[in-house]
Amino acid sequence: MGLFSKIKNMFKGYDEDENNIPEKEIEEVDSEKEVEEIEPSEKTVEEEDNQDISEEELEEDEESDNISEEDIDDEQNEEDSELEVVEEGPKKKSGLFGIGSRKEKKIEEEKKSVKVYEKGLSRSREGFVSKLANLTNKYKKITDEYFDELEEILIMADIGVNTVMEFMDRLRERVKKENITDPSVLKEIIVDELFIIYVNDEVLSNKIQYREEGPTIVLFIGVNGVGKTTTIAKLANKMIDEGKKVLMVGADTFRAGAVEQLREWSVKVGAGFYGKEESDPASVVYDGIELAKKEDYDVVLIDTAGRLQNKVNLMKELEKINKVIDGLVDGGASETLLVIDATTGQNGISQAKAFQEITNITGIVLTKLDGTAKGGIVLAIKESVGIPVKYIGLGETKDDLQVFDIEKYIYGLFKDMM
Ligand SMILES: Nc1nc2c(ncn2[C@@H]2O[C@H](COP(=O)(O)OP(=O)(O)O)[C@@H](O)[C@H]2O)c(=O)[nH]1
Ligand SMILES: [Mg+2]
Repeated sequence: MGLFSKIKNMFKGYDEDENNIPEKEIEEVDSEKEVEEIEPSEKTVEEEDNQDISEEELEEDEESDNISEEDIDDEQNEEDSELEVVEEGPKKKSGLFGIGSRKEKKIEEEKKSVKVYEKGLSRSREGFVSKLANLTNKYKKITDEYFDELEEILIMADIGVNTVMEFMDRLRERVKKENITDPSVLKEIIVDELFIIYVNDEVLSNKIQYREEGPTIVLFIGVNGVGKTTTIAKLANKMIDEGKKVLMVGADTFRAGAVEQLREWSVKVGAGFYGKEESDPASVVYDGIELAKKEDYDVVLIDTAGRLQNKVNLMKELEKINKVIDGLVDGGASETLLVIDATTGQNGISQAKAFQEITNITGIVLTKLDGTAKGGIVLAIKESVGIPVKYIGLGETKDDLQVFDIEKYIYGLFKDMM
């Protein structure tokens, strides 16, 4: 069975098949038929309102875990605005409630995560994937024109010219070898081949490598405005939810307001904070890690300034920061995550190459995938820099960060074709 069919089966029912929705949800969301836009596992919640929710309120909330009329109205009114997909988890400390089995909860979390992918990738889906689907409808036979058009669609999706060329060669070869004439058969092969570009014989590790003892240090790099600070907040939120004690360190001391922006996020997500404006980034990092050691933090997330214009200076600064970390924590930073804005397309790839020249990167966070039709950039990154995408940003709220999962990603992109 090809990957296309595998993924199709994997997420079968995540969308509309009611049989696969846990009983609890079927009972409570009985109006699902009438309000098809409302997805059972999603809720629109005002972030602020729920910050200081009491345990009692939480329990009540849990018991009546349904979508109220109000929520539905809200959601419809907010068609154009940001839809916040708020998982149940972040609001509540895990282990407080005995509802459902762990497995059930896990399934629900998975479903929510798939929804975030679906929602976040809708632009790409409507752009490049719907073009792919049209192509299949347009051509009854696989012709040279078909290939030309396919090639153009893939290039427009920012998959990267080289990747597309190799991909097209492989596809043509398969068509010839397997004697494929029907475009609808080929569409499955296209998905499979795109997946192969990403996997490429590698074991994909997208998990943060936590240290067994002492704080795990994660350094964030990337040019201004790509979403570093927001990503730190999102990741802190995720880790706190998993029970970790997280310290955010604001070492972007260059840009006015950057440290304060991080501090504000730390309050919102409930992380510790250390930062000092207008000081030497490396000394802020030093003090921050000392604090983390003293106060037993599990994770330190470090925000840096990304002035790529001055490569030599940036390289020196990162070297200095890394030296400080090496001196304080055995083995140094566990991760150096490069943040890239997906909407910048090939420019993002150039940034990745430039940063790769000046420091060691362990993973990429691809932000703003919700704001672009160029979802293909994930594949281009893999091909051109060979660094795994570990997280993707699919919105502006603290809940809009997902561990990168190629299967959910492909489903999010191609579900309309499946
Ligand atoms: N739509 C969308 N916006 C994002 C995402 N990540 C960050 N942003 C926005 O991008 C802008 C710059 O983010 P910021 O974290 O300040 O970037 P930094 O300069 O790299 O620290 C802010 O307005 C964020 O809300 C994302 O995944 N999706
Ligand atoms: Mg910032």
